[in-house]
Order: sequence, then C-alpha cells, then structure tokens
Amino acid sequence: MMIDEMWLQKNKLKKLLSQEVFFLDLVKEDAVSLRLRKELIEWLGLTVSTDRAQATIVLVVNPELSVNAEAYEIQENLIKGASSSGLLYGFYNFLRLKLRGKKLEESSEPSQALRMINHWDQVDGTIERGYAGESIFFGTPGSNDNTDTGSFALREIKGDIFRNDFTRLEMYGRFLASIGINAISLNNVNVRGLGTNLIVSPYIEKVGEIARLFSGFGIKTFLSINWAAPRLIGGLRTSDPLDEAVCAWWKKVIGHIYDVVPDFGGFVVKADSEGEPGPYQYGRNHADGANMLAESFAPHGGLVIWRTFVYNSQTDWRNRKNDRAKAAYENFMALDGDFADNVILQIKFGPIDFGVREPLMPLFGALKKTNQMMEFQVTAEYLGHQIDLNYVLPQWLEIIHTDNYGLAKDTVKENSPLAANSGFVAIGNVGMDENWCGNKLAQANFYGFGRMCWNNDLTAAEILREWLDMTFVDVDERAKKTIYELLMTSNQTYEAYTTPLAIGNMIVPHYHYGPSINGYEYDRWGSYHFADRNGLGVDRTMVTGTGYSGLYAPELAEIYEDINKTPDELILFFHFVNYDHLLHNGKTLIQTIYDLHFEGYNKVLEFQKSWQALEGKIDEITFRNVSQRLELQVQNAKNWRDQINTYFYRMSGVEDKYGRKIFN
Ligand code: GCW
Repeated sequence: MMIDEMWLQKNKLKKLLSQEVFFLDLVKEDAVSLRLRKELIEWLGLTVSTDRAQATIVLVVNPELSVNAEAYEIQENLIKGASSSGLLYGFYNFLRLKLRGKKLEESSEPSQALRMINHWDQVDGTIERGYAGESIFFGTPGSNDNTDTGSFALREIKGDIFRNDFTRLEMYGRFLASIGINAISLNNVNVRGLGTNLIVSPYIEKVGEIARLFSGFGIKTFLSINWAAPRLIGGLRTSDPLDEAVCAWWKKVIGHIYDVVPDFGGFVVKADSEGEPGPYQYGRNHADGANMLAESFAPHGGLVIWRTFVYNSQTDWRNRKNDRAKAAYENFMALDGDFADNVILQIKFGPIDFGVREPLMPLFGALKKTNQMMEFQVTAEYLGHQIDLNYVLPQWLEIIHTDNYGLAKDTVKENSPLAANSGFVAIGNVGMDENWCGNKLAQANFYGFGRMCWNNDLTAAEILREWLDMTFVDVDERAKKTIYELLMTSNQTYEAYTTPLAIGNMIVPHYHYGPSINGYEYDRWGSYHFADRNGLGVDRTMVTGTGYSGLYAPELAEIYEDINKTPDELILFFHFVNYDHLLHNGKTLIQTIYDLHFEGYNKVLEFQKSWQALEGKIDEITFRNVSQRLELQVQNAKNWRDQINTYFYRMSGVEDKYGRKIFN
C-alpha cells in the first residue's frame, strides 16, 4: 500500500536539494532538533556537515530572533528559528517555498498560540464521525474497515488496543508539524469502555511512546477523559469534584501520567453533554469541575481543555421558546473569570454544531476573563462526509473575522488572560485510508486549518493555491486552475443544494448525510426549522422570539434583530420568514429556495464535467478517487434538490417562476 505524502513530496524535494550541504547551528540538542537532523538525513537523505564552511544552507537557533519561540526567518540559504521548534517550522516552510519555486524570503510567527487537533478515535479502532477508514492510533494491525465507521457502540476488543503503526504516525507527525500544529488529543471526547483507562497503566505507557514521537515534532499530546473515571475505574463511589477522595484520586493519576509522559499536554473534557457524565450531576458547576483538575495539573504545567458544548439534548420540541443556540452562553457566561489560569474553554465556532452556516458563537467577544479556543470540524460530519467536495476555508475565515464586541480575529487571544493558553482547535479528518482523508481533495481542509491557525490573515484562495501547487507539483497550470475553481466554489455549492439561508439541520438523523427534512423536527435534539404553510425559520429575536439575538454586542444584535437588516445567508437562523417575503437578493424566499437547489445541483454536474477533463493530466489514483466521489455527490445533490423543492412546493403551493421540474 502506497501511503499518500499529503503535500510533502519527498522525491521532488530530494531532487531540489540534493546538491546542498546543510549545517545545523543549535543552542542545545533537544527532541525537536534531533528530529530536524533526522528529517534532513533520514527522511530526505540530504548531506549534513559538521563544518559550517562547507555548508550551502545553514539552519540556526537564535533566541534573539523573537520573543515568540515559534518564530522563524528564511533569507535565501539561511533559516533561523527563535528556538528549535521555530527552526523546525522554518525548515518546513522553506520546503514549501522551494516546492512552489518562490523567493526564499519569509519572516513569520504564529497568530494563534495553541494550534490543536482533536481525534475522535476510539480504542476499538473506529472513529466517531470518521470518513477515512479506521484510527491510525488504535485498532488491530491489518484491520482497516474502509466504511464510514461513525460508530457509537464499541466493538469487542481482542488483544492490544494500539495499532502500533509508527511509520504512519511519523508521517502524520511530520504533516502536523509542517502546517504548524502543536497539540493533539488522541481519543474521542465521548470516552467509552476501555478508553476510560488510557490515563492509567498499562495504557498510559503506550500513550507515552506516541507522545515521545510527537514531541520531536513540537507537538504536545493530550487525552480525553471520562468525568466518571473515579467511579468507573478508581473504585470510588462518586465523581463529585468537591469530594476529597475524588480530588486525591485525580491528583495521583495525573502525577503518574507525568512520571510516564513528562511533557504531557493535559486533558480534554466533554462533561454534562449529550449524556456524558459531569459536575452537574453533583450540583456543581463547570468551574468547580475544571478547576479541581487544573489544580493537579498546575505543578506539571498541564492544561485542562474544557468544552462548552453543553446543552439539553432532551429538548421538548413543543415549546418554541426553548433554544439550543443559547445553551453554551447560558452555561458559561456567568462563570467568566472563575476558571483557573491553566483552564481553557473550548468553544465551537457557532452556537449549534459545525453547521453548513451558523453565526459566530456569541460567547466570543463576550467572555473576557477566560482562556478560550475556537473549535472547528475538519472532519466533514455536516459538510458531506468527504464524499461531496467542500473546501471549507471560506466559511471558517468568515467566522474568525466576524466582529463581536469590537474584536475580530484576535478575539480568542485578546480575551484570554493568558495569550499562551488560547488558540484554535479542530476535529481531524484522517484515518487509515491510503490518502488519509478518503477524498484526496479533503486534505486541503486539514492543510488549510493549520495554515489559518498560523496566519489568520491568509485568504482561502492563497491557502488553496499553496496546497494545489505542492500537492499537484508537476501538473500544468490549466489543470490546477480547474481544481482551484472547483474547490473555491465547493462550499457555497454544498450550502446551496443542502440547507441554504441557515435553515439548520434537515439531514438524516444520527448519520448526518443526505436529506431528511423532518428528521430532527419532532425530536429531542433542539434543532428545528418550523416550516409550515406560511414560511419557515426560527424566530430568535428579542421582541417575539427566543431572545438569542440579544446575546450579541449591540451593533450585531441590532442587525440580527431586524428581518430587513439580517443578511440573507443567515436569515432563517434568526427569523421566521414567510414564503413571499422579499430577500435582499430581490427574490422571494420560496423562489430563492428553488433557485439555489436547482443551481446547486447544476453546479455539481459542472464539477463532474470539469473533473472528467482532467483525465490523463493528473495522477490516475487521484483522478479515479475524486471521480467516484463526484458520482455519489451528483446523486446526493439530486436527492437534496428534489426533496427540498418538492417539500416546499407542497407546503407553500407556490409555483417555480421558471417552471422547472418539481415533483408535485
Ligand atoms: O456534532 C456532534 C456529533 C457527535 C459529537 C459531538 C461533540 C463526539 O454528532 O458525534 O460527539 O458533536 O462535539 O461532542
């Protein structure tokens, strides 16, 4: 099996650099500088000399370069890093410039301090919301169930839970470091079965081996925990965070982790969410829970990353005033300032759940005394399962540049008491598939997430161009342009044929691919569209609705409160809108729904046509991989178009202005 190299084209790089002689000028030998040496000698097979005079390319650690230890500077054949991590980043970015044939000149430091990937990998090898085969960390060697695992109940586990494929993990570490990722959590936040035991022997030792490998790449390893661990595996009767025996148990467990993994990052915690245990069960709040763990981590320099994805998943759909969008705000806003310095709140970018279109989560900008990270989903749970093309950077960049309370992109950093304890985090999208992501083109999202964290000012177009130039390194410009155009319009196309205007979930429950208009409508999950014969959408205004719009800064609240000021793309998130209401685009709501679904589907047909024209111009494996997926995407888009248009035609009785085929 040939494992894809992502953007890191070894042979090409080797060729470009084979004449060079490298020299490493280090302050000290640490794990990262050892890795850098290995990258040069073992990975790329290049010459490293001990004599500076012979060198044609010099790599230097120079702490005076910047107060930011991760900073680097590239000037022709001199690469400087403020620390060995900075130098490692400088090295990979030098490779990026080399591969793209760009001028070797760049001075850079990361916009975000923490740049993290969360894995939702489970100890039986499956991945919750994984679309690219099994886990690279867990599972039996040789087993790679290529189907969408998306598992919720664990399979029976026989023998070692670790996959032990260190070749894969080394490639992965290299990829992560090459895009600037510096933190990773290995296991699903829904911690089930044996997963609960990862924090103790004999499992923590193996976690330590993985962590050691990643340390060389400047990456800290974290684990997700089950809040009920003291009860489940500690033999205690309670998991109450204020119970002395519980605190003592965690202290012992955390102390032991640091004996085994000296640079362990910390815990990621999903508590009181979607049925998971948490402090609320004991009448405690989330600051009580997080701070209890934080106290045991403090002497070791570890972090508690606490998720705010807490909402009532037993919502009564009968009561239209219930609003899941308000949940995180209501659970956490009052605790601003109550969290310890080494606690970080991990907050999803939008108020619901990584949707096709959501406004910015109002906690951003409002929380001012709490360390915070913004959470994204690279794995395409709601964005087409890595079957449908969806280059998501345009959506993410719009979110990080949304201004709430006078702060735009730096919101998380400037509002975190400790800037070092803030950043961006995303759920990864890789598995054991040969091309890591199921769909080769879905690699662009992972690459893009890293680049966006590193430099908030890059545009979606710039990031995509970088990725294309390196991934399709010897492909001609015209072919690259075709792929570029396809990907640049893929996010808006997916939105158009699925759920435009921020309607929210109309997807197949649980599975989350394909249409099911009322799948969640009379259910307990708190996401409803309220379509009736007059119109659809959720009234979240202060005057007549749930009051959610009032959670924003006055300037934003004023826009969202007013149906005439709310931008079209968010209109159904904030308002119940009649079918004949005229949108800013000059068309009625119902005509807009029809148009977007017809246009979205047609666009997918165009995608398919453009892709077909690439046969013979790009490598056969990628060509076939994406062709197959486009086939499925056409079917999916057709399904969406016909179900949505038919449903709303039947509801409204309004004909399509252009008389296109609707199944009445
Ligand atoms: O989007 C939802 C997913 C769950 C996930 C949860 C979360 C890990 O459907 O599968 O659980 O979000 O973010 O915790």
